[in-house]
Amino acid sequence: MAVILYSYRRCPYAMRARSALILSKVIFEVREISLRNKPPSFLAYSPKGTVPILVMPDQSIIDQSLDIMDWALHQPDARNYLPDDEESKLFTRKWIMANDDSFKHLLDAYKYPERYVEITQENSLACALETYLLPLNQLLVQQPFLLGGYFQLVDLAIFPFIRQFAMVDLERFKQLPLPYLQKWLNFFLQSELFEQVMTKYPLWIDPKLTLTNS
Ligand SMILES: N[C@@H](CCC(=O)N[C@@H](CS)C(=O)NCC(=O)O)C(=O)O
Repeated sequence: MAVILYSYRRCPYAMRARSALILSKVIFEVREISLRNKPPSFLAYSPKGTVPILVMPDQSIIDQSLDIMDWALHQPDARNYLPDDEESKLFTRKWIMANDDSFKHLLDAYKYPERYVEITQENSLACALETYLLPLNQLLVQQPFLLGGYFQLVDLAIFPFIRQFAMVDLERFKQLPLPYLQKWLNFFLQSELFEQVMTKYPLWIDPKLTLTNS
C-alpha cells in the first residue's frame, strides 16, 4: 500500500518533501489540494492544516516537511543523502534552521512587502543577502554543493526557498553577487529530479460517501 502525500505544488515545504520521497523510490500518491478549500479528509488527518503531510498505511501521519524528508531519506535507496558524521549533521541542522527561521521571514517580507510595515522590501533583500545568501554563496566557492561534491539533505531542504526568493524578481536575482549560489540553484532547476518534483496533478477532491440501506 502506497503512502499518501497531501501536497501543494508551489509550496517550498511540500517541494522538499516530494524531492526526498522521489529519491527514496518509495511509491507515493500525491493528493494536490487547494489551500483555500482544504478537503475534509486532509483536515481530519491534520487539523493544523499545513502541507505537506504524509499518511502512512497504518493511518499515522508525519506533518512536518523535515520529518518527511528524514523518513524518506532513511529508506534503503536514499541513505547516501543523509549527513554521515557529527560535523555534517550539525552543519545541516544549522543551515536548515537558519533557512526556516530568519531567512523565511525575510523571504516573506521580500515577496509580500505590503504585509510587512516594519521592514522595506529593499531592506529585506539587503538583510537576506548579508545574513544568508552571501554566506551560502561563499560555501559554494570551492565545491558544487553545500557539503561537498554531491547534493544532500541540506541542499534539498533549502533549494525550494532560494528558488522562491529568486522568482520574486529573477532579473534582479541574476544581478546579485551570488555566482556560485546561482549555479547551484540552476543545477536543481535543470535537473530531472526537479521536473519530477514539479509534476502537475489534478486537484484532489474527497470522494463522496454514499450511504447504502442494508
Ligand atoms: N513547518 C511546516 C510548514 C508548512 C507550511 O507552512 N506550509 C504552508 C504552505 S507553503 C501551508 O500549508 N500553509 C497553510 C495555509 O496556507 O493555509 C512544515 O515544515 O511542513
